[in-house]
Amino acid sequence: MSEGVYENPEPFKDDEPDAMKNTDIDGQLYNNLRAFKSSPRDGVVASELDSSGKRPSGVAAVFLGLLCVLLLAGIIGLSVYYNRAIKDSEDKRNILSQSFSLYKINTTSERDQLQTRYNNLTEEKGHIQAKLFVIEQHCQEGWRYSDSSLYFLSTEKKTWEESRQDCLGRGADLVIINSREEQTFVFNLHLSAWIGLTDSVTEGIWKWVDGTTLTTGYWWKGQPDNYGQEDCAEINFSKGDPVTTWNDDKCGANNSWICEKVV
Ligand SMILES: [Ca+2]
Ligand SMILES: [Ca+2]
Ligand SMILES: [Ca+2]
Repeated sequence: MSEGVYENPEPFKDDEPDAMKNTDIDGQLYNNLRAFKSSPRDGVVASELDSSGKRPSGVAAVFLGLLCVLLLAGIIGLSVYYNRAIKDSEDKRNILSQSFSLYKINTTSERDQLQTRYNNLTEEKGHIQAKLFVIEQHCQEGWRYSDSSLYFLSTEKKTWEESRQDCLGRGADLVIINSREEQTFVFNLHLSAWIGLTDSVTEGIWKWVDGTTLTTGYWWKGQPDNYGQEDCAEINFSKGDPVTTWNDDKCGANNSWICEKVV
């Protein structure tokens, strides 16, 4: 036995009450346990415990508060971001929808225009084919064609009125000279013949067979002279200048004639 054991002369003397001793031991055990067994659920480690061994609830509350603020800010940020993304997506979808609608409208409009153009061209083609058929048929019967008109040259001689009746019977009328070009064309037919011009209704007032009044005449020099009551006009190719070839003659005289049919 060591001497130290006996240094306390009263090793078994215990003046303190048992209850107090138990309390001190429990407190020491609790302190030791908290120092070496910290838990994540506690939120603090043992070293953060104050000297009294109590939990620093104030610091944890601040930490949790900051964490909540950060989480709230994150949630708000994500909410703003997704709202903006959804709005952008809706805007793009609306733009695409509008673009597609415009595309459909344009496509429909272009299709209708093409259809209308096709119908017009088809109709025009039909008219041209009919016109070509009429021209070909008349040319086979001896008619001449120029600038949308067919011309029939008689091989007989008749009065002005008989000549006109012949033209009407052919679905035409005595020629009406509407332009300098037509005057030249008729002149080059090399035929002295009645044309569809007369002043039989009112002397000196020359009118075409369609009722229109003469505005530009291609009279030979000194004509019309109404010599012995001449009320019907003829073209005479023997005159030198193609645009000065008309003469007034007696309507009862026999003459060749030229019919015109506008195609
Ligand atoms: Ca004419
Ligand atoms: Ca006359
Ligand atoms: Ca005359």
